[in-house]
Amino acid sequence: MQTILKGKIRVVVIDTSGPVVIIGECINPTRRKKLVSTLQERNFEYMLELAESQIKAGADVLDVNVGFPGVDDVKLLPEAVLAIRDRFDIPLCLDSPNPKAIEAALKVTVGKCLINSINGEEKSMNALFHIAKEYGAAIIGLTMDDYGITHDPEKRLTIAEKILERAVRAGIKEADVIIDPLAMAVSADTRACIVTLETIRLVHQKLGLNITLGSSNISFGLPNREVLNAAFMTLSILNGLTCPIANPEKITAAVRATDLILGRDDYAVRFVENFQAGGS
Ligand code: THG
Repeated sequence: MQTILKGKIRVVVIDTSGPVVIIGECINPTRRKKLVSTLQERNFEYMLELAESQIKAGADVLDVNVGFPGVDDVKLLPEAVLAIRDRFDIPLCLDSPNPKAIEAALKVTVGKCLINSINGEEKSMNALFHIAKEYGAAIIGLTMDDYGITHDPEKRLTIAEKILERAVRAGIKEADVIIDPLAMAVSADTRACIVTLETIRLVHQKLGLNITLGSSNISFGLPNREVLNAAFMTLSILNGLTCPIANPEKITAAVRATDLILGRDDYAVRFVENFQAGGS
């Protein structure tokens, strides 16, 4: 199954047989005070620096989240998208809890975007599927619904099935549905990663869809996060993860290594290129 995203000219193919496509997570004001303060002044230079460093480090798609308390993201998200579009040719993953902000941003994008994050709640599906259909966007569906987050992989699969069925009924192509099996902090729950890995395996086997994760969530509250994130990334890719949302400056080496080991990098070209570029 292939999810095809587009920038201005550039086409990015997310294929269930790999190689892995990295969605850069860093344009996100969570714990980035400087991003909040610069965005508040409508100064996009720092955001564009984050975009550039992620692209250099191996990001194929950029997640764009400009949400912080008090923000008018119906105005700010499209402005941020325009600023990125003017300088870079890369598909975007639009991240806002506000469907109006997503729609406003889709109006100014060229190419084909991803909408992050829809979930199995009626309100979320009702608000966003028709917007995705209207603007020809692909979607990320989080495996949670009106009952919250379950710790049972089979139940997360059932939510993924529901999202897929409802999306297809709304006119979205099956290949444009990407599932997020939810990565949660392993410091809070010893089984958190096991549940996620099993959900990835089930969604991959039963639905054959592309799979994303905010994979660095797992290491919140622990030391040596990079090692933990890399170990989890490798296992997740083996189980069927194809397009993680992660920090490329910290994860690309582990992703390239895993792709090479899994026979998805002929002559180790991408692995060596990343090493030569000084990438980690
Ligand atoms: N699923 C989907 N989308 C998501 C998530 C998910 N979007 C948001 C989040 N989770 C993934 N993105 C981020 C963005 C920033 C940070 C973490 C996850 C972050 N990281 C460092 C930290 O935690 O301290 C700070 C910056 C850094 O050092 O790189 O803030 O699960 N679909």
